[in-house]
Amino acid sequence: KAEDGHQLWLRHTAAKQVKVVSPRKSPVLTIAVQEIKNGWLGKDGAELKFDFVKDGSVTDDGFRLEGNKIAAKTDLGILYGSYELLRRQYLGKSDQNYASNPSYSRRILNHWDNLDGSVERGYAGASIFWRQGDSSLQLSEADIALYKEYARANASIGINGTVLNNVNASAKILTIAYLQKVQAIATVLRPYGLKVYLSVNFSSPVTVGKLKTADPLVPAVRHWWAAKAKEIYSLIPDFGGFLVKANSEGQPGPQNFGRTHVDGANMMADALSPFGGIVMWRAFVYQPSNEDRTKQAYNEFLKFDGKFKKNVIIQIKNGPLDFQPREPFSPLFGAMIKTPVMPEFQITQEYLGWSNHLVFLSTLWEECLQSDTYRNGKGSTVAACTDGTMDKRTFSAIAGVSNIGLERNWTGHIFAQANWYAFGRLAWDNKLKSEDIADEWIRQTFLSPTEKKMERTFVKPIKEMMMQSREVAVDYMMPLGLHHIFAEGHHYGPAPWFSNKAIRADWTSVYYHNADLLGVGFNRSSTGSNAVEQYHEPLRSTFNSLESCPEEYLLWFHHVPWTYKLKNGNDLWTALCYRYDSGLQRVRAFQRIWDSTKGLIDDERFRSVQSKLKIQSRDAQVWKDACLLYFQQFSKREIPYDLERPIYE
Ligand code: GCW
Repeated sequence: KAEDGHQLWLRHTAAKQVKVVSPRKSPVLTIAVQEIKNGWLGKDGAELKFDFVKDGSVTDDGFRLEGNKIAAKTDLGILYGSYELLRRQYLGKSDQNYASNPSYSRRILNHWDNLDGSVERGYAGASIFWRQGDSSLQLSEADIALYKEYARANASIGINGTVLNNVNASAKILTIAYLQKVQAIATVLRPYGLKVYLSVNFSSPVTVGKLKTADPLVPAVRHWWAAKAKEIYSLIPDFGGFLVKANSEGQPGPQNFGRTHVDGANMMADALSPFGGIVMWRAFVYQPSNEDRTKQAYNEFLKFDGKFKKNVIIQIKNGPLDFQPREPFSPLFGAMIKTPVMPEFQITQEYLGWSNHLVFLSTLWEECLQSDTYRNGKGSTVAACTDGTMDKRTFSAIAGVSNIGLERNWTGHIFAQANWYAFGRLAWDNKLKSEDIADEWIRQTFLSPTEKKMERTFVKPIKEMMMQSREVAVDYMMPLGLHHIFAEGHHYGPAPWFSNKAIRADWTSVYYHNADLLGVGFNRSSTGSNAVEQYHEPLRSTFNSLESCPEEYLLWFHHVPWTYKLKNGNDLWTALCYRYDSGLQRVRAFQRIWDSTKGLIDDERFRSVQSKLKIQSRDAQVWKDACLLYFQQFSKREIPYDLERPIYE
């Protein structure tokens, strides 16, 4: 059977008979019943009951599975419970008693989709939501079918919100023609529990509202936003709210009018609060300045802690720079105390080989979520600072920048589907282990229900490959804490040499690696930019000293001499050579692992992944050669003989 990857991880077929008893009817429950009937793998002829409970063991849209009963407080809880039950049946998990409540109340995809149909940092074809042309604002039958599949896939992993347009937002999204399309999309997504949100442009009152200013303290501007919110809610009563990128990378914001992020965010919060909407205000702000770019968001936002309205949440990228293959967690997570903060992860692989490289990002996100900020002493993980447990908050959220496009397999690379899947699963339960997520995904994506024969030949090696893949990418791109030495603009390949006096320093590579005859790395210790001061003790001291700084962050926090001895006895230059080479060799090993699975899965997906791995392997070679040859002019040392025979022998 031809296999184009379109079904994702949802492959229930040939179900057994089941009778579903539901105490009430609703569009959400109708879907739950349908899903159970289509995918039931339990006892033939069984009866399954939906049960609505009031006790405290179930919160929000959580659920409890008890034998042939799904208990929840809400219809959506029943739907999520249904997907979990089917998943457990598919995976052959024998214990059917299981309870789960969501870690975050809002689990949101951010689509960086432009209204002309292009997708910023999108590598899976054009936007599923927007396109050019006269008919673009009407939903076709095909659109509706696609949005249903999209909504279903999201619901199956617990995602309950989606921002339909790019954070670099066109003001046009707030015009009636576009809002009507948003309304039509919302209608399709609603029964699957997906709320829609929009990115808004701060200048909208001027651009589409014809006002003379967008100053958030001017009454006419405030009225404009209030009226706009009212208009939106009259079309979409359960509209989620706004996502805002303000005063960053050329986007307008309150600072254009001498106002602050608080003024801007609170104005929108006031407009949305009568209707229950929220504002997700992004902390991704930095200016060309003498201050280390990675320190700026913290400096800008910490002073406003406690000043935001109750329905504002600050959306923070996992690291203080920009979705690099590895960054330490953003110190803002452990700094804002009176303001809710939410993680923003990037599912689309802007800095991780686009849709060409096999990189399972779950381990990156898990690393961030489990990082200890020490905000209230040991155990104050990023997860605990954001999911509401530390502050006893029920308003919590998490966002992932989507990797979805019009390509038949949704994400370009079959294995990129695993990143969409993992984001949803971690957003639902931020304590899940990446290894278990990978295991679930592999079985649902490639195996038939309860299949046991491919354990040793497929599941185990492929899971190991996924689990290593992020570390491998770090090694062939930017080992030991190197960061942002990407080619400018497209961010695909290496360009450590990139330096251009005519543009902003913080948009060049040399700004980040600082290689010279002495060594390489960005000194963010107390003798440098002192970014370490933004972390709580004992982390501050750990990062600050070269001896105690974890090696994976070495060149992030320190300018390290080429001759500096690492823990394994190698000096920095030699270690760098081995890391780059190991990254490359391990991608080649991935190729061999994948080749060994030929015939175990369908040919289409086998070949598609095989050809992508070829590209990845070539790219890894380019990364290694480019970076080592470039840094060699500073280290003035040979590449170790067992890695590369010297050219001038
Ligand atoms: O990662 C960078 C990207 C920009 C993006 C920006 C942001 C949407 O290179 O393309 O713009 O971050 O997150 O705002």
